[in-house]
Amino acid sequence: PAATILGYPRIGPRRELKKALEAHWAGRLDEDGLLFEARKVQDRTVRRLVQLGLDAADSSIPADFALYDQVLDTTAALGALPARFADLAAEDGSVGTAAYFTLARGDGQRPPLELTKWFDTNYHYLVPEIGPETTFVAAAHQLAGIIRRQKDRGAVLRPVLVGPVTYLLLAKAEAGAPAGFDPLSRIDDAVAAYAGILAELAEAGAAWVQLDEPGLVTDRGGALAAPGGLVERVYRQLASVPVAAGPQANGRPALLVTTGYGTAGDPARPGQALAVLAAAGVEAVHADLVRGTLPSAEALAALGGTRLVAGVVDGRNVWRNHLPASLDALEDLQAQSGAAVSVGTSTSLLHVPHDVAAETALPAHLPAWLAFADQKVREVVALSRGLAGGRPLIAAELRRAEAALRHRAGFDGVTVPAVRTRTGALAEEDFTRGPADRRAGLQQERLGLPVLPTTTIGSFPQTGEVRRARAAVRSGGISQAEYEQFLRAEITRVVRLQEELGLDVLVHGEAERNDMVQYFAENFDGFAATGQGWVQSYGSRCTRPSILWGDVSRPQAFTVPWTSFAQSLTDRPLKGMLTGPVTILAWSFVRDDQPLAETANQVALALRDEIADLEAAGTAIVQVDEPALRELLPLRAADQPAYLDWSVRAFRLATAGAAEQTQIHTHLCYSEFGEVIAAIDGLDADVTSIEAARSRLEVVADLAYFGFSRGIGPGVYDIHSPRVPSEQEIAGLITAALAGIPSRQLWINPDCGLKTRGYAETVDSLRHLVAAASTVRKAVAVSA
Ligand code: THG
Ligand code: ZN
Repeated sequence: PAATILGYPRIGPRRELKKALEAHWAGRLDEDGLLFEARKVQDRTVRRLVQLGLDAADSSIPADFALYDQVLDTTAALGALPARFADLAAEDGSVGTAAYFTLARGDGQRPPLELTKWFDTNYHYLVPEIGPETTFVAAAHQLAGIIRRQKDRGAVLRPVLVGPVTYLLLAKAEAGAPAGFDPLSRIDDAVAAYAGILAELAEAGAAWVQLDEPGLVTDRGGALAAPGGLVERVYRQLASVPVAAGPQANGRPALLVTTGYGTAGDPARPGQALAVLAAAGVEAVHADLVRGTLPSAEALAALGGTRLVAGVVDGRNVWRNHLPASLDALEDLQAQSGAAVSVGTSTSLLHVPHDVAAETALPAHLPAWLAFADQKVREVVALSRGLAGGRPLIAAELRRAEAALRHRAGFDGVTVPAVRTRTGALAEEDFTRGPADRRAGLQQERLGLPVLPTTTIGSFPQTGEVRRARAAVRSGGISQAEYEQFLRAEITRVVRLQEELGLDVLVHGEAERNDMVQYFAENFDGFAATGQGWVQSYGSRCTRPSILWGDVSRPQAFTVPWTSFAQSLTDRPLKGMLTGPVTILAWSFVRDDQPLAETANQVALALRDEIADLEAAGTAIVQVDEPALRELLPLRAADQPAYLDWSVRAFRLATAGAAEQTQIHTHLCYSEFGEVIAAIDGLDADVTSIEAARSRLEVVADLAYFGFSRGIGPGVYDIHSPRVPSEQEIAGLITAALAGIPSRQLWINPDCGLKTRGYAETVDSLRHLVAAASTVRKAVAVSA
């Protein structure tokens, strides 16, 4: 392959695949109908990529068409099913479409595979479950079928699989596996199956196969890529079969091994892992040159005849590439490595929207600065032409890129003096509140809450009615005044409901918010929203990240009217609800022209202004959610302290302006809580709620071990399931939590995500939660 990309958005430019999937799951589209729609998206992708300049005949186009998730595709190709799903495999070990979705979604009796974050991105994959008995077969029938069909249509595509080392690194031990069982111990069996899959794909007509090994950019996987290590052994084995001489001949396809999301191997020896792969005999290796470090001259020289795919175009962000600088880097690489250099993306383009041209309402200055997937393909193609044919061949492209970047650098809102003055003048006291115990006393005096106070995380169910009202005001079907009237009625209903349930600290329900980040982006300067910029988050679910392009500030209070209105309806304290600076960055496309820490402080100050206005309006409790705090944690342990330092400081900057009598809450999602507990303590929030229903005991043990001294609310039931927990069950969980957490610290709340539930189960669950808290409260009072 000359110019290539590692992957392309799968969901379709108008979310065609999402719609087909959801219709299929709802029973409105049968399996044939779904597969027909999926093939249409595939064909359109191939056509489009050819139009943009990729070669359909030379394996430059990846066959990366997962219906749900690429890790699940690899699980299916390997037939590596956990025991509870063993009956789903066909006789030859393969996994059909219905079985594939059962793995992804469960089936009533059996929970699905677990979803978790893909590296440090907002994409989620389905975690393989591997045990000592897991079978590995070569059953890539689905993928082989795609290759065969495209070949009949004249395109030789390059099938993509997660590579064996990364696949097992991402897996967890299956329930029931012996203590300490490591999925990686099954590597030999997995590699044997991969060898079979390679043969199957060669027979289907694939000349190249792409094996994604981003696991090598982590500390654990990186160590495996040292000379003489596991990675070398695995790839020596896969490469030991000769490459097929031609389409009909026996043998394997040529191998491209990719290493997106960072530097593979030892970061102090950049490129060494690539040289190891080359020595093992693979035909091409890829390096992420956006997040990763440039390979050393020594490593480049060691590549020998192995091709290097240089990932110079950013697969994770939306900014137009500085083509002249990229071409400089590519020419250096070519000069230093004896090997051939191909131009590529740093990662799959899965993380960016399809096409800037689909945007009709961006601010006029922005489109020329941006590159979504289609523009990035053009960049890769242009760089490839320039590298092969010389600069004059792409002089116009180089000039346009240069001009766009110059325009961006000098544009007014990109550098706003007032914002810079403010961040430049920050002093230590801006990050610090008074002592936590004094605050706790003042807050209790003001709020008068019972022990074990009850609350919810913030959102209430977003009914069809709420979504329809939001759509109607956007399309002009109802007026702004009518929409606001609707929201007031909705807030009134939600407040009355919480009073009736007997919750102690209320929320307004967030009916006005589409997404907990987009809503803030829409109300801050420095952000733009897209119309069609959907990016897959998991399965059929997508988000539309906002684009943070300039210096950030908050022109006027925007949550205050809703919070004040809600508070006016009740005598109980009602929380003002904000999204924290780190989460706003994590779920947006952020500017790449300054350190994230600087951008984080700007967002923090905008939030600080909103908190001041909430306080002025009488709000006694403000919750600043940071569900993504863990998500941006760097993959390498060595990089984590610096990140935790600036991210924690940004949160403190946002909240430290609050009076000592104002109670600051925060909410964090996801387990592996122990890892970041010191950072959570460092946030200095008065009360922290955490998603914990699925890992409660661990969380309580971690808190006790650490000696966490602030208010804490580990979620007492799992909101991701429609099951209503009984009062006894919740009381049992509260009692168990009290074994590790003093009663004066413990808050009683569900996990986050009521938004996605219906009212029936929400009301029943909260009723049981309040009753359980009340029962345990009496027991605590007696024993005290
Ligand atoms: N907002 C943003 N990013 C996120 C989340 C979020 N990343 C992590 C986590 N939450 C991801 N979870 C989801 C859950 C649901 C949906 C998307 C990501 C979802 N999306 C709707 C869909 O695809 O139909 C679209 C919602 C809309 O209209 O905006 O349901 O909460 N930024
Ligand atoms: Zn959460």
